[in-house]
Amino acid sequence: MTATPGDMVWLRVVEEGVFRFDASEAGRAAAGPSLSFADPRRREVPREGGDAPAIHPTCQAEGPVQKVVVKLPSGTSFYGTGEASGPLERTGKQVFTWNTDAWGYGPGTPSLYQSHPWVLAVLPDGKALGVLADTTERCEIDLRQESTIKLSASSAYPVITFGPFNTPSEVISSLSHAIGTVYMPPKWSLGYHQCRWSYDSSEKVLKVVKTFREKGIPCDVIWMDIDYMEGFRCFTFDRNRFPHPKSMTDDLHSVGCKAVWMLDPGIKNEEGYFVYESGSEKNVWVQKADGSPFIGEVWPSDCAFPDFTSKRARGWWASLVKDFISNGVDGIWNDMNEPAVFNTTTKTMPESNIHRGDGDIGGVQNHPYYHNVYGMLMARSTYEGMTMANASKRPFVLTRAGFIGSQRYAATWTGDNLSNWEHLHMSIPMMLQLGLSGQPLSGPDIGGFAGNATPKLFGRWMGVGALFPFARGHSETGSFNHEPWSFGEECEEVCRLALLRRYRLLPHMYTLFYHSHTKGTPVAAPVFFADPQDQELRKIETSFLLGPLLVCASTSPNKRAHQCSHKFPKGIWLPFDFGDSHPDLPVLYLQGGAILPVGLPVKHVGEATLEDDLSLTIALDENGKAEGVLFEDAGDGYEFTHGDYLLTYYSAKLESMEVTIKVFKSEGSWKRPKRNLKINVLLGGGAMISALGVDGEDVHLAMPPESEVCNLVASSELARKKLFEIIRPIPDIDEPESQQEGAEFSKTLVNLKSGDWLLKVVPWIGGRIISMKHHPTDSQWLQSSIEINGYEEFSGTEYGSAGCTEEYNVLRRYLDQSGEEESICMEGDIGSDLILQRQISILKDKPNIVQIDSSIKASVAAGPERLSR
Ligand code: NBV
Repeated sequence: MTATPGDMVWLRVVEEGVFRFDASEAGRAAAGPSLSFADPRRREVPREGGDAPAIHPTCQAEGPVQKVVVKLPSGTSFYGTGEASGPLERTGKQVFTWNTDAWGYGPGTPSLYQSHPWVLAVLPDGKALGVLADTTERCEIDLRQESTIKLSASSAYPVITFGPFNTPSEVISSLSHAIGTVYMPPKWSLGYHQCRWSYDSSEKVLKVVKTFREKGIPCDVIWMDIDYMEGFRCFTFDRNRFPHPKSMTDDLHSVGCKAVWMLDPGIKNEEGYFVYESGSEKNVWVQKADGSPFIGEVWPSDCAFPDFTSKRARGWWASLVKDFISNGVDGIWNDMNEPAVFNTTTKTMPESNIHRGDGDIGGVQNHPYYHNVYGMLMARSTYEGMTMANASKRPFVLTRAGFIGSQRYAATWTGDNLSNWEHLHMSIPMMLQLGLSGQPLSGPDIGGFAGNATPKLFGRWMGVGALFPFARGHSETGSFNHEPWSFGEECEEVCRLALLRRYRLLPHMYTLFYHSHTKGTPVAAPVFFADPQDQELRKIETSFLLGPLLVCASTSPNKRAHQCSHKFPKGIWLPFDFGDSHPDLPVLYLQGGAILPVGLPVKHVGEATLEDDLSLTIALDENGKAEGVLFEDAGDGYEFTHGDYLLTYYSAKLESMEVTIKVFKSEGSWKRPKRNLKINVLLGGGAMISALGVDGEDVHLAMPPESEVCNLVASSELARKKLFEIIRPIPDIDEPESQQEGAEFSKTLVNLKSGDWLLKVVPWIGGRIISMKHHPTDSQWLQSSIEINGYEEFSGTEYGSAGCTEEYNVLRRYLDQSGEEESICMEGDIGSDLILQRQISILKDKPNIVQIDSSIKASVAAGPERLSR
């Protein structure tokens, strides 16, 4: 077809309603292969028949830059953009896809660890459309103009549109058909995970797990961060602290606990180290422009980086992973794979580096072409190594960096967040956005990674985090202990209840994952998914759906979930609990018309068997009907793909004052176990009536008369009120007590403003700048406009050096009269009798320069004073 200026040429691809647009025929030919699609050929092969596209993006090429604009009806709401912070509804947001080690990011940080050049647009009438800029390169997603999507990247790329379809859920399924659904996670990985940087010896690891068991707090997985290695060398174990990893993992397995271990991409550049030597022999390293291996600094100091863009390197890595698994390794954690490189201003490798990529993914290219997919390809190769080790087990990989499509190989988490209420709040929309971008298996570091949680913050975060698809507590070295029992009795009890709740809900969550894996449906979804037409639901971000289950939380320190007025989608929503209501936990509601399968409150997944009693919690709809589904299988392996599973569809119907519960359909060759079935029919206000039966057989339950229902509801509400009067909520201590001077300042972010710049400084960890925000114009790239005048905010290396985990006392804060120029001066004890003083200011006459003056002083009275800059 001939294109008028601005029009794009299009093709039907994948399935009904999915279109590929290119700037021109020449642009189509020039576009690189897809790395997001599960089967990249599907993006290239036209489909016959079907309707023409309803929405036409327009395109402008400015030199090599391709700018695409999608104009949508006024009142459209935006979501997606993958792992990005800030509010759930994305209008006003600008994201640059560029995987970045973003320690302590804030709501406005434009690039985090993953790249999803993808926008979900919910139209005013509730129909929805998805737009994918299918490029691996740095891409600007500009949603600052109402109802307008602007995409911009510096080479030819196709834009794939999905829909408009009737519901946002259909768009997510359609996207998943193209980019692949989430791999089926082993059931144990849906349990609770306990992590710490670092549990640094076998004894410590076993002690933590023992404490979980002794205290009756559920936990399935313990994590080993970088310190288990011998001098940060991947695939090694510290011989003193982890002398017998296999026997440690045997001990863990004997109490039903799995072990996940970290593997970073940076391989120590050291003769004699078997990984380095075999990598050099196989010629797997990313190269510099001159063809020699690129060496960058990470934890082990000088490192070479495997070039995961080539099959040869992926095969080499996978076989190392395969051997590593024999130590009893159950899962692998890929960190720092943006890739993060220390002591560089860009935090990554030079753009001139060369990747010798396979022809089918783009061939030989400079780093920017593959930067955003490096982490995904590493996770892929780790996943393949785990499969090579044992093809009858489902791999479990967690990756920090990712790209749209990573869900095929790995789960993810939202990186180095902070222990504060803002981050607790952001963790809900961030987890939801990842789900709306094809990655349903995600969660934050519960409790916050950096800084110290307070008991209340920790308990509240656990309350809601325990209901996220991936639930892991993790915290940074140097912070207080962050295990569920580290914050006093009340918080411990809240954590126990929260996690027992998760385990009761696991049959439901596992079923949601089965559907997500087979059909691409979301696991956790925003509330508006229950009624996309209701505009008032579109910005709700403290509640979310797990299928028909509505979780209503509070992320405010001053209000508990039951004190907030939650907005519900239309229809019936009945509150319920497991006798575990607590003022510091979220409130749960079940949608009228739903049946929720509920398991026992076990302490780890392996403790539950299919023969265990099953409960069904039922909320009838206006017509007295309900339906629900339960997926069961071995919980691991692939027999389910050969039919070895049981998928049960339950129905409930109220007729002549009797509710009859039946199995109305089942699928799979797995034999239904003989087990008791407990039925709980919700009446409202938390009240329910119950009956016992046998699974597979009809169960009948007499419905009490209207007047009795009213009494039951009223007395249940009263009982809950009384309970809340006697329960001890987590006490209101908002700041942790600290011995260190200046601690009262240490959690307060300081904003420095000048002209177009906004700097966020934390008066701790070296008085670190955690975000620099400029208001770039159009496609201007943020980093290129920072002048840091010789100063570098290193990511990570500071942790290794003395004096960088300490807190700082704010000495002075200046604001000149015009309010335009700000500076902050702070001072911290960095040990060895030294004091670091740092002054950060933005110069008034040169507003694009941030000046940082640091001096180190000896604090002993007669000692010499040294000055460094
Ligand atoms: O390996 C240490 C940490 C890890 O705990 C964290 O979860 C990662 O996001 N890692 C980053 C490297 C150091 C970051 C400062």
